[in-house]
Amino acid sequence: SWTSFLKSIASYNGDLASLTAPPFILSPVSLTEYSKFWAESTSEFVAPTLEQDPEQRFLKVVRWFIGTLREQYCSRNEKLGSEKKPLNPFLGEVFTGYWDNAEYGRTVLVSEQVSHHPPVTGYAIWNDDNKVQLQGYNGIKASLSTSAISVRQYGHAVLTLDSFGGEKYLITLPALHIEGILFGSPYVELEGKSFIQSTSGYKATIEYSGKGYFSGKKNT
Ligand code: 1KG
Repeated sequence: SWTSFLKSIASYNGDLASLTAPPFILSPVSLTEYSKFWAESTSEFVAPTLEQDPEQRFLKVVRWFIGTLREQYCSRNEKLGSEKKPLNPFLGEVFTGYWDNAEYGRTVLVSEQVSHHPPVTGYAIWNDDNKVQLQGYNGIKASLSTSAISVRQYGHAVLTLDSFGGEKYLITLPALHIEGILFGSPYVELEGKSFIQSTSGYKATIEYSGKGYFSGKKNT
């Protein structure tokens, strides 16, 4: 079934969600649930707002962001053995939840599929006890190269710290490609650069390299 799937990818029309894939690659998790990966660690999510020095506060935001990458892009690999195709949400599908943390209070998540063609997910995550909120949206454009699927993310996230007069951090999203398609065990590799820019005047450039065409190891 995988080889016939690969043939179907060959006649690829650009809308990943419309591709039918063999059952073993399908995940029971809806794409609207992927917004949770921004705040699985409450301590990291609220850490910047507990830092008085603006530069150290910026570095804590960069640390939190980098800390989310493993959950965002590798957790299916680690838990399910390979990247999986998420359930394609219907328009208006909402995923809500919260994390209760003894020390940092409650962090609430609301995620909604705000477009079906193309698939776009909007999300808001907030922790009122520490006056931290994240809002963003995410869509993807995918294209097929020889043995990998290249995915460009569009959208961004904005972190707002109301304890510091609404200090904001604009976070852009990395491009990625899916390796391992030919072997039936796909995994995500991040590529290119993404940026974090704060209203306090700091900017971080995060550069991603992988096994891909370089000698480095994947997800460096
Ligand atoms: C359909 C592919 C899935 C991706 C690319 C959807 C988008 C996911 C995003 C970018 C969403 C936003 C999150 O914050 C971060 C994130 C992480 C993973 C991204 C998903 C990886 C999945 O790979 C799917 C396609 C490759 C492979 C599973 C087999 O190909 C197919 O089944 C063809 C549809």
